[in-house]
Amino acid sequence: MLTFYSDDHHLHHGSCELIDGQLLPCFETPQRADHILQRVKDRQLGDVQAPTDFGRAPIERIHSAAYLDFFHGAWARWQAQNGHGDLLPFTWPARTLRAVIPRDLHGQLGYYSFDGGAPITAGTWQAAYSAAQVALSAQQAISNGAHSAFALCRPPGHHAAGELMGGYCYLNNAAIAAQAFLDQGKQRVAILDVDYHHGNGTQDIFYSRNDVLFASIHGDPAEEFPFFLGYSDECGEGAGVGCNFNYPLAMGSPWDVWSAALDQACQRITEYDADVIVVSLGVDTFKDDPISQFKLDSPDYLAIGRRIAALGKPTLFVMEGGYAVEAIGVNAVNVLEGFEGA
Ligand code: Q9C
Ligand code: ZN
Repeated sequence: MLTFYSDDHHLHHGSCELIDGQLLPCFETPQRADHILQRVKDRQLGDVQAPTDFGRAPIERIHSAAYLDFFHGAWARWQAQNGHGDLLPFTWPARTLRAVIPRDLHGQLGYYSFDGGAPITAGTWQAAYSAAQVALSAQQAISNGAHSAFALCRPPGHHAAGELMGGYCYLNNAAIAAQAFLDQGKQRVAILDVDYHHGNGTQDIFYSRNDVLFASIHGDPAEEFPFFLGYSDECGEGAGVGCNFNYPLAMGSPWDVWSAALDQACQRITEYDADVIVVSLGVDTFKDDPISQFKLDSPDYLAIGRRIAALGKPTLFVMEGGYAVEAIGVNAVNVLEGFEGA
């Protein structure tokens, strides 16, 4: 399997995130992608290629120009104000407030975000932009005939909506790739999100559409981030009714429970008869993940890959979360090796 990867992810290294009432060092670190790349090489999964630059247009199919302009320019504005440290939002247009766009930088940061988990640093735009190009390059490899490809994206993307960053995510790499498939003539794309957290951004982007099916297995949002989306009664709206499937699971869920949900999600994808599958590949379902509460073990990731392969469709794997840094390479590459029948 071809892997696409850019060193630009190193340009994004936030210092702190706001989590459970504390400012803690970011869990989402450059070492994550470094470990995955090392494992790809150790296991000789296949060639590793740098991305092609497809420009901003395919990103603008998912994110508004206003959002991208804000994100692109935020760090320079912060420097012009002699700001020090990362940019982190602290005020959001929650219920009973107005969703106006203020003039102030931090006001706009609140408008374009939903949590305090996605710091903007000097290199965040470039890292996120390159991650989107990594996803698009892997998408193109499949368009050109490859049966599968791995987009080793960092930062991740599935929490980012059209005009919202949050949950370590800025640009929705999986959604950008899915849209590119459609724009190049595919009729139906299925996105299978196996990250521990609900892919609220991806769900929101495609919620009223029937050309993308979204299925997600995740920690029950009644107890887990992102709290405000990802419940089982969210089935799509308008033309999209019947194209959104959430499988929220209890804290502490083990492999047999998780795998039964995977079977259900795969059954829905089979019924949908997708032309291509995009997997939002998070491995924060691992038993030793520092911020997550499922109990999957490393060999289980081989079984995930095998189950996805049984769908029999061209498959694009897009890296999302996973914070047990020492195991992240083994777990992520196990999915890919399971898919390939290793
Ligand atoms: N008490 C991804 O995996 N904070 N994002 C968690 C837990 C945010 C995770 C708080 C977690 C975001 C791509
Ligand atoms: Zn996650």
